[in-house]
Amino acid sequence: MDQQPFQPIRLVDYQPPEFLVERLSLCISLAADHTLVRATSVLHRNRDAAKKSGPLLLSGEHLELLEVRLNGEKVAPDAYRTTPESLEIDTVPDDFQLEVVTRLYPDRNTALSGLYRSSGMYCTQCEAQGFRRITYYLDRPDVLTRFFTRIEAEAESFPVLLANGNLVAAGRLPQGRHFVEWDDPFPKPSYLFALVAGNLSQIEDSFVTRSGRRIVLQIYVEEHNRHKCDHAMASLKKAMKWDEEVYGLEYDLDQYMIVAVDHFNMGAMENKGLNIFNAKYVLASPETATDQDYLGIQAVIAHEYFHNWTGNRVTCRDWFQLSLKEGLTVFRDQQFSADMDSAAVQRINEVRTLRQVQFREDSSPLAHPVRPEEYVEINNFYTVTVYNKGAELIRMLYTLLGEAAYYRGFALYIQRHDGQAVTCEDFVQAMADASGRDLSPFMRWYTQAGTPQLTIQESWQQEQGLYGLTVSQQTPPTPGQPRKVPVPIPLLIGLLDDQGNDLTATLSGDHERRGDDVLLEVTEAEQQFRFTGLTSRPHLSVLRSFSAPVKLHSFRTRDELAFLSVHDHDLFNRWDAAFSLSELVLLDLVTEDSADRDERGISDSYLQAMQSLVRSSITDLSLLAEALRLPTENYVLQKLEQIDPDRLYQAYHRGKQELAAFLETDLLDLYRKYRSTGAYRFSREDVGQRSLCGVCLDYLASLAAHRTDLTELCRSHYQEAGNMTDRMIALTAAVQLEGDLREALLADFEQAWHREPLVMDKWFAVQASSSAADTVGRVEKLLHHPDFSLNNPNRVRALIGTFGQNHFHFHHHSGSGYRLVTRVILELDALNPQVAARMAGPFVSWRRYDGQRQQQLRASLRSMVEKPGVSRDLYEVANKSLGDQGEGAG
Ligand code: B3K
Ligand code: ZN
Repeated sequence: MDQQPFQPIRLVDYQPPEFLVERLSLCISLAADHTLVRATSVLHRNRDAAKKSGPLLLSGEHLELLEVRLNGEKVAPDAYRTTPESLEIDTVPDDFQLEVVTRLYPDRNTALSGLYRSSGMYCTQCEAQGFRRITYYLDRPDVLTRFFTRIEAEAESFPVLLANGNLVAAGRLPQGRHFVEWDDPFPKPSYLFALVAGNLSQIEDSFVTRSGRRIVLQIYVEEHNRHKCDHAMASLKKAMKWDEEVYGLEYDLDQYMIVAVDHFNMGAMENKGLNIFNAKYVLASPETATDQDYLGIQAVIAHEYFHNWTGNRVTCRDWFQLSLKEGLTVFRDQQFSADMDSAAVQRINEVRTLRQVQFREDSSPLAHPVRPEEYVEINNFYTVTVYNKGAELIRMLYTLLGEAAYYRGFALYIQRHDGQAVTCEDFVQAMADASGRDLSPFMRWYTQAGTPQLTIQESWQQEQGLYGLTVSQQTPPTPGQPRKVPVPIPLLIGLLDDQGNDLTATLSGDHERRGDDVLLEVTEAEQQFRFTGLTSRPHLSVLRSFSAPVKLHSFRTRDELAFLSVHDHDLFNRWDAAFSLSELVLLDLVTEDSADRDERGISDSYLQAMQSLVRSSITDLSLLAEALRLPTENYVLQKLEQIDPDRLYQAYHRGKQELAAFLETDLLDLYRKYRSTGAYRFSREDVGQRSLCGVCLDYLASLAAHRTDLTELCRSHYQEAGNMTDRMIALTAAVQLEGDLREALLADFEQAWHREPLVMDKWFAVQASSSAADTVGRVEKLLHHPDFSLNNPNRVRALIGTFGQNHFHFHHHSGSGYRLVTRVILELDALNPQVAARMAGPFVSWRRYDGQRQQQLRASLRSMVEKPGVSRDLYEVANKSLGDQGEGAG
């Protein structure tokens, strides 16, 4: 029972490669039922490697090896060995040419890693370790080489043949075939290789760089989607300009290509010069995409573009350093989005994700440092911790060093390491050298898992006008790290007087400033800060802009939060005060004794605070919408020692209804004021209006069960909708209601959009997220819908991924939710392990539930671990979850 079928890879075991590749020439010939790959490389023994002799070991999976030649001579079969994961050649000289011919079957590749087919076209996904499914190779990020790629295919079905770099030759071949040759002048690791072959249409545009070079920009899609690429193209051009202006970075190749594919394991991939994208992050039209889709496209297009420098030109030494490129690139795309749209709303959404998803991961059996120390399957580490907490680390450096030193450090990093594969230390060292600061304590953020908790105590001495803060930090244990050390925390604060005036500028003391805020550097387990020159006790606004990824131990009274929600000059903190207040109120409702549950409702002061928000003069309507939106059930539950899903659900919805009833007139007024049925524009103002109307309708719909006027409001919102944003707002509201309206709208929607896969994903997802009583049964039925397929990750995420986040129904006391998802995961694991492992996320925190649920969740996890032929992906997630490390409430 306790055997470990998969051995972990450890950071401490890292060794430089024994061989380096001078160049690689690939000839990839696509045939009807298979593909032939001839890989010719020039290799040299690495003088810096520990071992100076020995065999050549190449990685390879799911390959048929047809031929191996060394310096032109066939290698005898007894001079090499293959395993399911490798090719080992016994004797090789120090410098040689190697030729490897392999056969593969892309049509059978359901894992979507390596070369596979999606809706007729061929495409690749090589990060992290997909290249080894194309040929035997030194498939590791610290082996960089120049790639030359020749593609051959049948001309009529595959007129478009793409690879990285510049197009250098093309021509016809016998029997209706043709070829294209691509040369990528920039050395790169194999994970950045890409190939696309298909019958694709394109839109083309250009961008002139600041040094005057004209770059051709192309987006390739299926012909019927050609009209949905304009937003992606506009986003790309904005990103290119922004990176020049803000980071001084210019694009390097002459051509930049993006291809949209229907079947994709994640969002997109930054392959050099040839990004491959999940169609979800390319295609948009007002009829088919929501405002959130538009924003997502803008962010992901920018993210992949920014990787050209942070990831491609400077890459990772090994996969443990993943956050070197991902954390940094996420931070850059967050800066970009903040500059494009409402900066406060952007920050709010980042913090929502951190708190709701990353903090939860950090307190679960899957907690790991931003730079993990070991993994069984690297694909399991493309996590919110590596990405989003990783981005917070870069943001903290930005805050600590200040803008000027940060950009100097960044420039130094690029200048030092262009063309290299480096580590997180290298990045932090460049920041240290450029700022003259010792940043070695900062490395703890990379190595220590878990979310630090800050406790803050205030003191006030009226006579001296002395205000003091005692700040202490403590990080709870995580699996494998029982003891924690303090980390350096940049704490941005502000002080307000009773009228809400910001006193920060007039404070005496030698506190460092960052814009309008004071910067406190918390480095010890406990530390004191003093402020003088005050005439009355100030109001503290702390952790402004969420300056560090920490939990704030609640020390503020509700009155204080209500005050800040109206007066704080930091817009993020204003939102945060309202959000924290809502959280406290919801927690009260969940934890109060059932005996007096009916008597006690929501406090008047909270209702008043929310009402003054609704009536406030906030002109950024997106921000107002965010301030009104309640924390989700999935957020609130983090504060509960033991989670009772039924009680949480009831309390949550009761609180929401009570608030909605109190605010009804105000919400209706706002709704009527901003409801617009004019032509769709993706502008800040219009997005804000739609978002605000959406929040209002969501509250109002919670009262609609016995109110025909409100049901009619949902119906008319749907019927008058001139774009997908409004249509989804109405459908989401209607789906919470059981009855005719829901059925009518769902049927109408399906009928109208069944030919649009990305829109149908929304149809599946909205049903899986419903709070209505019959949700499990509906999801079960949808599994048998003709449009449901386990082979399409977007569809699986829409139905199963969304259902897993539907807290109440997934945790239904009957266990029916668990059984449904387990069944799907076990079946999916044989097809697509990466996605199967992701779907297991909702089982991970089983210890937080009651005995019966624990038993059921554990049985599910066991069935995954014990499944014959389980993938390393699913095994690692399920096995770690079962592991003996505890999970505490935060
Ligand atoms: N680098 C890719 C992610 C690859 C995931 C492999 N399982 C997308 C991105 O972060 O830009
Ligand atoms: Zn990325």
